[in-house]
Amino acid sequence: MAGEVIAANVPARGMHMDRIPQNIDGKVGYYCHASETAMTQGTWAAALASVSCAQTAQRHVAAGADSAFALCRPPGHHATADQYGGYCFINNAAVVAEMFPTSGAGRVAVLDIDFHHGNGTQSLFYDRADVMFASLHGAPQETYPYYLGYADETGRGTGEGFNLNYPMTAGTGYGLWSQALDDAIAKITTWGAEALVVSLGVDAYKDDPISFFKLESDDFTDAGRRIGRMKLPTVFCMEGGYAIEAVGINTVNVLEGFKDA
Ligand code: 7XA
Ligand code: ZN
Repeated sequence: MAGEVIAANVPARGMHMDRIPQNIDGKVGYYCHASETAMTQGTWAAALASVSCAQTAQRHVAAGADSAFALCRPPGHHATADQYGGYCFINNAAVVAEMFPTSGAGRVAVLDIDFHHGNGTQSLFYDRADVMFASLHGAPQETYPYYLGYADETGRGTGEGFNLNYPMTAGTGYGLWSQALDDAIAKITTWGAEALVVSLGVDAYKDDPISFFKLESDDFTDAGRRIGRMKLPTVFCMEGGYAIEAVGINTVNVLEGFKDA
């Protein structure tokens, strides 16, 4: 394949969502929700390597490690069962969450601290009572993914009450953000989660070029500590972060805070 595949046409209001075109342009649009995400010749191999990395991390934890960090590239939390977008193709965190029950943890929480709402993870577990999903993110009125991530999305059917969204507006700093984190942690703990998957994005950082929260580097250490106090077997899956000079520092800060808890 030469060049990039970019979705130019997507099913919109009033069009069929249930008929998959045969034409490749139509197919690509059918399975895409955000056209900034292009596919190239190496995309599938990279997505498979990324989810393999996450699976390996889960196996380490299932074998007795307290925690493991999967440096997943590409990220995953925007990918649904049948849609890619937001640089995501396979939902690494969701795959890890699915693996935990077979290694003895029947109640799994996915805590998404990336700046962007984890729409893919939410949609994959929205009807389920065995996976709790909590996401801290920029309010959908103001930022990608725009069409999901409101606080009143609480789950459906048996999944009602197991989806927790904490949308926050532009300029949010660590005071408000950490209150949301504490609330999510309290709910996950009260529920009795037996394993934790963290969708670890560091784009809530104050200098992130595509985001609008105001977290300092030290705040990531404190956030990691709060997560670590849950004392749950934990797999971290890397998601977003675009302040290139600070991504490594902020990611390590979360992990060091977690280890110090
Ligand atoms: O967590 N997700 C990301 O960091 C990717 C955000 C992609 C935004 C693209 C907006 N067209
Ligand atoms: Zn993000």
